[in-house]
Amino acid sequence: MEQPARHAAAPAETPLERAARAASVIADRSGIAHHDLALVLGSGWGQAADLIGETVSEIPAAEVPGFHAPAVAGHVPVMRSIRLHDSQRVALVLGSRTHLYEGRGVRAVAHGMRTAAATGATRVVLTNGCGGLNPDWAPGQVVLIRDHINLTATSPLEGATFVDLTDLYSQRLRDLAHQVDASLPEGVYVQFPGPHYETPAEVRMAGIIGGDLVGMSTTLEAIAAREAGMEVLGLSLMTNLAAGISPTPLSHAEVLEAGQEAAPRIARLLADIVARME
Ligand code: 8IG
Repeated sequence: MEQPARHAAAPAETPLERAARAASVIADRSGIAHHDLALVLGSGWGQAADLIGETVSEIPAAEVPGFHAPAVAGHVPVMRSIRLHDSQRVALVLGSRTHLYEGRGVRAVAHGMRTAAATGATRVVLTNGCGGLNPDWAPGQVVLIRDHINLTATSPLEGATFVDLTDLYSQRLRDLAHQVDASLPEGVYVQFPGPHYETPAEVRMAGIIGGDLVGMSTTLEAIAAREAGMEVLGLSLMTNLAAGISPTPLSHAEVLEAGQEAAPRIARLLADIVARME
């Protein structure tokens, strides 16, 4: 009798298996078997977690399979389960994300969305800090993402997965955000790979092809969220005019200052929007 193939590689874990494993760790650690919605808090948005409800559980991100401590200073390395005010609904709040520029690959970028869906979430709010092309917008402006242009030259989907992205950024959820603040402008978010900011020529190109905002996140997550069957709302905090739009070079200090100034106001806005998300 031949020996079994002791040297055969273990079958690789698929992205869905890894997400299911992460979701079961979250369920065990939080005691919450089912989450209803998910939020990703990008640059500037961290304070919202305290306003949307009562935190029932906090888990260091690095202790959940497939998640890592954040690469960006100021992002919060925990995921929280938050019971919304006056509601039985529970939100999974990811205080940080994996960016494509970290070099962990696109599976790592999409993992948060696949995990959120595996915990039961059917809607996700993706937030970010970004640069803006519209000279009428001042730093601190919140913009609803109406659509995106993915300039990363990659997709979070693998194989013959032909997912429709018409209305990727849900009209229903944008309408609901407008009920909270009718003055919120909408824009097209252009994701560059980063981590460098754009050149002025790249920013001009982004405008010519229809972009209003430039950033380094969100589009790959939105696509993965849609594949996983979630409804997506995208909210951008414009912290700076994009390179070449502003007469002065981009300053990280200015970006941080705009974020800090905006933080309490946008936290309130996000909490009010989430409260309406049935
Ligand atoms: I905050 O101007 C922030 N993130 N790509 N460009 C890109 N990402 C950003 C920017 C910006 N500002």
